[in-house]
Amino acid sequence: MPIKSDFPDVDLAVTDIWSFLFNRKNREFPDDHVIFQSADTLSKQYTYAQLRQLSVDFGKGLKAVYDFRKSDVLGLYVPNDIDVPPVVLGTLWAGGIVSPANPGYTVAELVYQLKDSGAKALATHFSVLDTARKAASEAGIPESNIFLLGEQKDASMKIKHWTSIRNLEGTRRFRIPKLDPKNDLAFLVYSSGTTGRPKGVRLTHFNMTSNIEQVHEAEGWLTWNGSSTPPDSDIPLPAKGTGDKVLACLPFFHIYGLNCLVLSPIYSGITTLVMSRFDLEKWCSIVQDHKITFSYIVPPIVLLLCKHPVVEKYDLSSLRMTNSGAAPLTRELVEGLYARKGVKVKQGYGLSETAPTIFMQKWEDWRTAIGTTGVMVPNLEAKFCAVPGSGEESDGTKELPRGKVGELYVKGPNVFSGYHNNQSATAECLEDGWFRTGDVGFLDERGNLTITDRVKELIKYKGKILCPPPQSNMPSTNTSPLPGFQVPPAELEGYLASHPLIDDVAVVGVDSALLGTEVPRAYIVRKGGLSATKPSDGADIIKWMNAKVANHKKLRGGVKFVDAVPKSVSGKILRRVLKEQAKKEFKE
Ligand code: 4UV
Repeated sequence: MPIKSDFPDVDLAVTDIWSFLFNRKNREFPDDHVIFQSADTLSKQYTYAQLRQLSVDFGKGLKAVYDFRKSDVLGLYVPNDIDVPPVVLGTLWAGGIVSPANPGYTVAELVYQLKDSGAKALATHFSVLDTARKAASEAGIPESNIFLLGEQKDASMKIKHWTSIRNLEGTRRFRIPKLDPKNDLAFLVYSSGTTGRPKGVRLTHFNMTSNIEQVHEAEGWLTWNGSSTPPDSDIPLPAKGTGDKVLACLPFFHIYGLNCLVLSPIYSGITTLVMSRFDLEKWCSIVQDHKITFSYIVPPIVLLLCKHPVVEKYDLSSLRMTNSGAAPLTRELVEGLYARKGVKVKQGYGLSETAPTIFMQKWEDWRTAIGTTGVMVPNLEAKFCAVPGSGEESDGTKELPRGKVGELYVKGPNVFSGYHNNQSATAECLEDGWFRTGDVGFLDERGNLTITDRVKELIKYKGKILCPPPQSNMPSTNTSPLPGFQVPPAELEGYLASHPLIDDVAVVGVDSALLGTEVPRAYIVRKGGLSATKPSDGADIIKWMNAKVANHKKLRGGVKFVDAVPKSVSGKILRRVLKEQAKKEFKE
């Protein structure tokens, strides 16, 4: 029998996202309540009423200027900015679909997403404008359909600014189109799988609004005005008369940031300060100076907060709680951060395909359920099935008894409607509403999930970030905490296989002790065999490969020439074998 969430079901709204957020009957906070504030230039901020008005005006402008119609796609290729929420909400108002892309993408990577999603227009930022222009041109998007968000560096530039698309003559008659929330898409987010290039995850309006409600119900702690009464625990309320203040440092293009930091604040009324990108010292100083009470983070940020000397200088005691997700977090880090700074960390767990959150640790359980990702959100069912390769039937039909380690499947209103233009990938993970997560774990008797492994082979790379110079107890290169920088081995293999010197190839993630992250490494069968390999070949191939991909996908684990790539009888690369081999060899 599938396992039900212990929370009572929520009576979910069935409406489009814009109406869900801006026509809400039981809203408690007033129109002039500040929702977003720029952490870089604090003077820039948007109240709830401003967001509502800006998004309607912009949605009308999209219709007037670009003839934007229901289900037209807007590509979003920008670093974090407080203009992102009104542009996203305006596009949804117009009935459009938003497809956010990593602003670190190369031209080729962006072209792929723009073409696959069928983007009609592209919103970008002056800092990445060159790449945006080239990609738009290759994807067949006219330059007149590119516009800028954020700072307007050069007023003489031909590229429009989003503010010039608002408040146009003759747009008063436009209305929000009738949408079918359970079928019409709101977002096409791109998630890297193991089977080649990133896949467009089709998320409906109902997927997103359901997850906001599911999380809101399970969360129950964040307060816009300090009035909630927490259960008896050691977690204080924000200072009297003030609400929670969230510091947003995760990328908005990734599902974790998109739902928790772009949409949810408009629902909960929690004031959110937006950083354009993560920078450790800035993060600490903003927490201290603006009495931040909560932040969504990822395990490498927890690591930095535990270990980096600069953290010592700052008072982080205003933080009531933090939420870590997107990758495994060890018990040692949670205890370490609490011992060092008194900062509490709980975990969340989600996937792009589940819009995203499916398990959340309760605040009061941050220590008693340490090392787990918490309990199921409401309106969700789960089951655990035998892991592929375990020797048992692993087609998702045979459920394991509760408490046994298995692959997690979930079913609920937040489960996506499939991959865009990719029926076979959809069929592999979605059947009768059950989504196969690819993650392996087990539930304890209180319903808390521990993730033990992942079936999927994605390499989760954490790159360099802005950090003060390290001291003796830090590695010499600090690592980026941001999620969304997944490296799909099959994508790199695809490129490498086309190299004239290469006969066969496999890419796996290997642990670099120096970089403190998993990095991609290629195992290459050279044309003509091992004896034909020159020492310079490795360096040449790395240079060739690195020029083709975004920074986070570079072959930082190097290449190794081998006689043959190990494969199963059905032709699948045996990555586990290579990883084991690498574990023994890979030392820097
Ligand atoms: O598709 P994706 O890149 O999505 C994410 C989403 C992370 C979220 C979302 C909502 C939250 O509240 C939150 O705390 C975190 O990363 O990658 C999905 C894969 O990331 C791994 C797991 O392998 C998923 O299949 N993952 C996500 N969260 C955790 C995790 C976690 N807490 N512990 C271990 N692995």
